[in-house]
Amino acid sequence: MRSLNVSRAIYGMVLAALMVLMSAGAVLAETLPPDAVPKPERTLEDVGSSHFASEHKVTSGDNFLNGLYERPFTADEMIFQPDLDIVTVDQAQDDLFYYFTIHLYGMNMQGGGLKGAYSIEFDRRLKGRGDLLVQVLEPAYEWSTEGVTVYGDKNRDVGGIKPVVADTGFTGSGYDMTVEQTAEKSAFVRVDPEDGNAVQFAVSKALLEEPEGFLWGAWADNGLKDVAKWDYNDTMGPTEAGSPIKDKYYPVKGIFNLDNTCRLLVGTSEETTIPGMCKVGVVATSSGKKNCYCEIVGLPKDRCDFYEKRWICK
Ligand SMILES: [Ca+2]
Ligand SMILES: [Ca+2]
Ligand SMILES: [Ca+2]
Repeated sequence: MRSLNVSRAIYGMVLAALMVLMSAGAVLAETLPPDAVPKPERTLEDVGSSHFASEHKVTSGDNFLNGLYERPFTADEMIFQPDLDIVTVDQAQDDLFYYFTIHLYGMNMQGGGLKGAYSIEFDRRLKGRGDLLVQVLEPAYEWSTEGVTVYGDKNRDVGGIKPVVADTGFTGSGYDMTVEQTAEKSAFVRVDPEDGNAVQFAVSKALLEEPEGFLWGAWADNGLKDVAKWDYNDTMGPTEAGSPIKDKYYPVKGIFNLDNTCRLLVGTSEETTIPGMCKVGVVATSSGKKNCYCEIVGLPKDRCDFYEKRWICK
C-alpha cells in the first residue's frame, strides 16, 4: 500500500514537472520575435570610417572626451575593420519588443562573419548613465538567446562622476552583474536575414521594465571588450587612448577596434539635452534662426546641408 502511494506521488511529481516544462516551452515559443521585423521608426546614421580607410584615418565622428568613438581600426597600424564600422542603426517596435538593427560596413577581413561584441546600451533614467547593456558575441542566423548577455550596474557607477564625459582615475566596477533572462524578460539576437553585415536585436519591453522613455545607442567592440571598464574614457586619458583623427594623439592606441553611436530618445519628447544624446542642429532660414534637426538623425551637419530638404525646422 505504502509503495503504491510512493509511486503515485512520484508519478504525480513527474506529471507536474512535465506540465511546467510544457507550459514554459509554450510561453517561450509565444514570445519568440517574429521572423519579419516591423518597419523602422527611425534610422540613426553614424559616421562611416571606410572613406579614408586607405589613409588610415577618419576626419570626424570621434570625440574621445565626450564618449563618442569612430575608431574601427587596429592599434598603431590603423588597419580598418569593416565588421566594426557602424554605418546605420534601425529602431522599430511592436507590442512586445524593441528592435535594433546595427548595419556594419562589411564582414571581418579574417574569415568573414561578424567577429566583434555588438551591443545596445540603454539609459532608462535619462541621465546619460548607461544602466543596461545587451551584448552579443557570434550572433546566430536564427533568433537566439545563445551568446547574448544582459549586463546591469548594481552600484550605478557606469560612467563615473560625469557619465559619457571623460573622468580621470575611475576605479569603479562599470557593468557589474548579469541580468537573468526569463520567458518575458528576454533579448534575442540574429544576423539580419536581409543583410549579412547587420546584427539584429529584439529586446523585450518587459526586460527594459517598460520605462516611459529611454535613450539607446549602439556599440561594436573588438578591442578592450570589458564591460567592467565602462565608460572606457574614464579608464585612461587621450594620450594613452590615441586618436583616429590626425591630431597630436594619432594613431589609435589603448582604445582601439571600437565604434559607437550617439544616443536616440524613444517614448518621450523631453526636450532637454542629456549627455550622449544625438545633437540637434541649429540652422539659419530665411525667417531667422530656427531649431532644426536632420531628418536622418545623427547625420553630420555638413551632410544634412548637402541634402537640404532633410532639415526639419520648427
Ligand atoms: Ca561612431
Ligand atoms: Ca562608424
Ligand atoms: Ca565619465
